[in-house]
Amino acid sequence: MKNSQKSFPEGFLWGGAVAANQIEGAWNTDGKGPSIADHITAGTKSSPRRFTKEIHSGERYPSHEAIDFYHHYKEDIALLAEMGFKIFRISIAWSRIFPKGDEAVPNAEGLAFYKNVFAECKMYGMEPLVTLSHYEMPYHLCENYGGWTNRKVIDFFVHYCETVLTEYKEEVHYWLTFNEMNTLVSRFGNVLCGGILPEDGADLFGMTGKISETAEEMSRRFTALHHQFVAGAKVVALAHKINPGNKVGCMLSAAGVYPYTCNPDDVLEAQRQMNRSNWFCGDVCVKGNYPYFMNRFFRENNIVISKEPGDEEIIKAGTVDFFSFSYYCSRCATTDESVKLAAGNMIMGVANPHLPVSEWGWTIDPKGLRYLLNEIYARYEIPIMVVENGLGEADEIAEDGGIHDTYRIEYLTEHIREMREAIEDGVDLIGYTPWGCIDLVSASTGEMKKRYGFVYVDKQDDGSGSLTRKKKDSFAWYKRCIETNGESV
Ligand code: BGP
Repeated sequence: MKNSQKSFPEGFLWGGAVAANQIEGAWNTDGKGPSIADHITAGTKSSPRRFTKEIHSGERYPSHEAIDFYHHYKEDIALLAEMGFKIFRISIAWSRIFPKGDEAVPNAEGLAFYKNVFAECKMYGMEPLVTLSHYEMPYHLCENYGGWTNRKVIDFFVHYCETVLTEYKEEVHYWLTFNEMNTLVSRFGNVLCGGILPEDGADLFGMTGKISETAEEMSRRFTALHHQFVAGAKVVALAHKINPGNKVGCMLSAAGVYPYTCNPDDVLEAQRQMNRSNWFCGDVCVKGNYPYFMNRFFRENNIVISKEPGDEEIIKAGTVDFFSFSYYCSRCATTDESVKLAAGNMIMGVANPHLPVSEWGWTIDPKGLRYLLNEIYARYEIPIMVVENGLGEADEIAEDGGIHDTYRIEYLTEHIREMREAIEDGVDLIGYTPWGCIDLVSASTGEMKKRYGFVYVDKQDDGSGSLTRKKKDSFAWYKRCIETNGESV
């Protein structure tokens, strides 16, 4: 229920979020090099996306054209500005700035593109919130260096970050290091987060074929994550040096994990999963050290992480200014093998009998957002931003020509109300950027059909479409929400 006594704080950062490889297209234009995302085919809900070593002419790679934001950015930013966006979360494609990743000199045309994008944001008084690495890195670094498993990649990344932090010093003040970095805690993150290549033709998340991992494979994966901790911390310190006004956040995929029953076994299992999937990366980025509970996990799985002297100090010296996360769903945990498994956002969980699921099988749990916001704030006591949230649905154009996405309005309404409750609880929530504010390519399936936007883009799964933009009903609804600082919701 709406309660007008409660409100969002003055200056609350309302906006929306996108990522380069899911919107830009122009994958090999103006000197851009191929990124790992450009080697991933389209999939569907039931057939997984695949990685291919070569780019095959008969395959569809959705990032190659995406919604062609590269050539439509003025029109798109104007639409977001019309909704009153205060902040726009966008990512820089590393391979547009350093096509191979290991060059000394950046690609001037790549730098110019984002300069123009940020100038456009500024014209409308919109703060950019820039993710430095959103599920992509130059393909050359994956193929020839082994992605983040190679320590040299730390220096390449820091060089790239130093370049853009300096170049956009005047235009950008909010930065995020790695998108959903905790996805690398499981093997689902190997390709998109770690740049660790599977066999040619393998499915993106390693869901088919060999499922179990050897101690050596796990060691490589956790070493890659360690390299990101070191790189991320170096970038935080660098960002503060380049402009003391910079605010840098970590970005995790966060989900509340509930015990399926009050059996202490389930409670312990839920705690174990929360620790590993939410708090491990959060603790390293915010507190600046590996949490105690990971030691037993590493020991029991014979995981050996290659660290170097000095790493601990670097991580300690580069803790983040704010905590950000994506929130789509929650899940349940149980030790009872017979309980049915439900599909999740690259995380498997047990279906919650109290909650509905989306068309794509993601559990819808607005109260879970309030729960999580409180858990995060209690643990870290730093400002928080919810930088992804939303409902992926197959929107249709109605006979009257409109797109009546009432289901999306309902979903977002419920989540915004729970954020307001969390603020009332005392959580320092400073911003909200719902995901895919303009329709874009789905990361997990590569579909266009799974739409999140307030703005519809005429682009279909077979690659057809005029790329025309069209406002959905949620457009006016969100505009009003921002205008009233959430009071209308
Ligand atoms: C997050 C990613 C995004 C985004 C979102 C929605 O995991 O950070 O890139 O895509 O999920 O997921 P999907 O596109 O699979 O619906």
